[in-house]
Amino acid sequence: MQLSREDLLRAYRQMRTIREFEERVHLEFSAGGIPGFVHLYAGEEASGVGVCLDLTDRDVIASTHRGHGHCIAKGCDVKAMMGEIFGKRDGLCGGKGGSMHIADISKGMLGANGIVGGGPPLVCGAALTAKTLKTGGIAIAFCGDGASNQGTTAESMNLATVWKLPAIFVVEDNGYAESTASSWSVGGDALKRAEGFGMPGVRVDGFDFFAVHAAAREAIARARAGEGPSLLHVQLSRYYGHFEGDAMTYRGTDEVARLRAERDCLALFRRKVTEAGLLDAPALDAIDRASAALIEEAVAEAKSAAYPTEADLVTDVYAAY
Ligand SMILES: Cc1ncc(C[n+]2csc(CCOP(=O)(O)OP(=O)(O)O)c2C)c(N)n1
Ligand SMILES: [Mg+2]
Repeated sequence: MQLSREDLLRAYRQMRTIREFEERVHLEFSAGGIPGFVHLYAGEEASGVGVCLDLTDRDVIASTHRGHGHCIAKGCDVKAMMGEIFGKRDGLCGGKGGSMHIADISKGMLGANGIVGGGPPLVCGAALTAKTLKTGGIAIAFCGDGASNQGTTAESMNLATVWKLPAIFVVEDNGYAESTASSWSVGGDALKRAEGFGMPGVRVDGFDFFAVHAAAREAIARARAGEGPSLLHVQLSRYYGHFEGDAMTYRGTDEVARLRAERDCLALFRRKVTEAGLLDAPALDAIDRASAALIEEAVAEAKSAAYPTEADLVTDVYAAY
């Protein structure tokens, strides 16, 4: 199905914003300004944005430790996100979550997650809630190739089928779990696991926004129609190390340079939309400039913002209903 001009612009803006965000966090982390652990999503933008483009705030996603891209794709406030990553009081979670626990429930972003394979069970709960309360919402779990081998993921896929949940499992297979290549750690064909759990599964080129979006649209329609869960196995790659500081000695010396030159999802998007006459270069360039300016402002504001106070230590301890 054809996307509107607004949708195409939004998709490109989100992908470019994620890229700018991550490239800048990479620099700021090496400069020592960011506390905690950081895992970057650069290179994988087409997946998060392609999957989330058609969602609304009543739909929820559960992310991974590599969660900044999912947050932006789900509509979280970019400046508040930067503040959170810098650990500041004005941050999205009051500076208490940081990169790996960043969340915004009001946007349906259940959070990044330090537990590999932690998202799929959360999504079963969220999808069961949506189904029981008939909200019309759906729930999507992002997980990596490493997480796809976790028992929690297998149990959740089983439960989602048994309960016929409006859920989608998106395996972002970037070829590595930390430094272990998926060819060493994934038994059999991960896509065929979908069939074993009684749900449709589709393999998707994760460098191609349009391929991801088309596959997601079908799975979303299925979930909304009450037909149960689906699996998307998205093949993509990350541009940075597993975490910031990873020397990446396990990757070929030119692996990332070649990916950037030959498979970049933003470059591919630009080529496709300009060749098809859907968007022109000046409109895309304007988005590039606006995204760069937004991230510049976000960093400046995050740096000058205040840290949480001692009194903030004892707030947000209990949930209120
Ligand atoms: C339950 C659990 N086991 C192990 C870890 C340590 N760990 C953090 S990230 C990671 C690799 C995850 O790989 P993958 O799921 O492919 O995601 P990617 O980092 O490639 O996005 C591991 C083993 C953890 N955080 N939680
Ligand atoms: Mg991986």
